[in-house]
Amino acid sequence: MTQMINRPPAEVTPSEAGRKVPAHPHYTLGTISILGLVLTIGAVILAVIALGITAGRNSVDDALVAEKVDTFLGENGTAAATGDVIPALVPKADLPVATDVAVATAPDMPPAPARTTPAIVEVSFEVVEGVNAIDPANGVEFQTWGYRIVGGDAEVVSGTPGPVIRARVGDVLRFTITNPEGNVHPHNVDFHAVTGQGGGAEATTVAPGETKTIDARLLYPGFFMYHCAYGDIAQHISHGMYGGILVDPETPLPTVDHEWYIVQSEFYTTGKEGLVELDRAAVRDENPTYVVFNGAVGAIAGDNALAMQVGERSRIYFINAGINLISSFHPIGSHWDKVYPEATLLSTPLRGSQTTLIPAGGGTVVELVGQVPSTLVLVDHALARAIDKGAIGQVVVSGEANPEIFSVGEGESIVGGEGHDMTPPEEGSETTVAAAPTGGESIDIMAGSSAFQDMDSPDEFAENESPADYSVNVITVKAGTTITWTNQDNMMHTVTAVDGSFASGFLDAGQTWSHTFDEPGEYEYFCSPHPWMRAKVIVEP
Ligand SMILES: [Cu+2]
Repeated sequence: MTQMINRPPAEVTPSEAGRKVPAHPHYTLGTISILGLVLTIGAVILAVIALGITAGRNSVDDALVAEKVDTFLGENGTAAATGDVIPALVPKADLPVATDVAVATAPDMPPAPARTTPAIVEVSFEVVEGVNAIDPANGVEFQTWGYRIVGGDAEVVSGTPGPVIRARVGDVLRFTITNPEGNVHPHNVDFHAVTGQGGGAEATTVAPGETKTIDARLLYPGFFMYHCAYGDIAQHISHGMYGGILVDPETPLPTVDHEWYIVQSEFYTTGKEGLVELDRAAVRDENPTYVVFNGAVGAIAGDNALAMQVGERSRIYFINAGINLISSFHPIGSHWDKVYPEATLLSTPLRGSQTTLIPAGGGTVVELVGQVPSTLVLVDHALARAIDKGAIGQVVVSGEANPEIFSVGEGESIVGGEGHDMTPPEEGSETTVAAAPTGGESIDIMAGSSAFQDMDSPDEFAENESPADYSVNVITVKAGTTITWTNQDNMMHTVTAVDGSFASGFLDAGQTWSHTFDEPGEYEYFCSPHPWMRAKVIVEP
């Protein structure tokens, strides 16, 4: 720098301030030169040391990075090796039409396609408009709109949530939608997996009687929401028009024992009795009447509970359809062993999460490991939604107890106090702890009654049923009789009427519950976490 060249030797620049040499008449030119030489050597030594430290730090980082990359590739395959999550695309003209098109209805997940190369995946949906139970136990019905597979299960009448589609990154989704004659509203589909105008919404808009088809390349792996985006979008989603599409990475996630499809959504209704209608103001105010998993209260609880064994691993593909709320998804009594946040399947999963957040219009993929026999309760941990609005699911884990992981003191209840009874006791019934029945009839919930039994077992209502569940198994009483059930087992059970006329809520070990039968009739009941436990009360006039 020219400035420096012209500078008198005794002057110092600000950068040299730390080793500033005071001007002094006794310093000769020679002294200054030697001093300069010493300073220069010192600076060189410092620079070498600094370089060494930096190099050392770099080599540590490199090792860590290499290790992480190895783990990453080991788990997730080759897609990330290119540095891009979008694979090299095979021209559409060269793609075969897939023969193993994977679609399923909740809570089932179709298996991953067996092929290892891309294909054209042809899927046809039809729109369903109908009236369906959204709270079956309480007889609440609502006009639900949804989707079902053309030529699929004709018994699917609700279409809420819509079927789940499974394809592979790099595939072309050839999607056809039909809005059958006789429907009232136009509809369409916006796929969050689709790159293109409106996720395909405009191009799939069908009035009743119309059919349309789109081709869409699946560029990103992940689990994505789809929904109707026609007209008043909030109205169409609030009527139930949503579902999920899984786009597997080139190397799918490792195989697990169970895969389930769960959609959280909201119903905004004019009441909670009989046939209710959409409350559009409540949609605007973000105040749902119901928050549910898989389209109805109880769709994955009670006799619809999911089931796994101790030692098994289950994976849940989860969509939060909203329309308004974010979900705080939590498994009571366990952990998310793995979470692929926002369902980004090439991400390194989080391990050991308690509660994971799913935005409205987003998804997640979580895994559970069966550790000890128990009933895991899946909730939105904004708990009013679970307790008061329906966001409860159950996973019954059966198998050998493991006192190394969980045990209770002798004579103590397996679940303390009011532990996680998500069913508020109904009016006119009473739950007590180990109170003796005060007259009427009594029935024991037998020890070991959770042992699995085939749902169609021939001895279901026999006196000597094995394994025993409720004893007495079939009881005949006069109208007006009060029956008291006592849970003699070491885990939670319920007394739940098939027709919804009574429900005990969870009874902890030792708890009792009473109900008075005033109306003659035959009342079959079961245990909601262990639906193969069945028994009957016959009430005579
Ligand atoms: Cu619609």
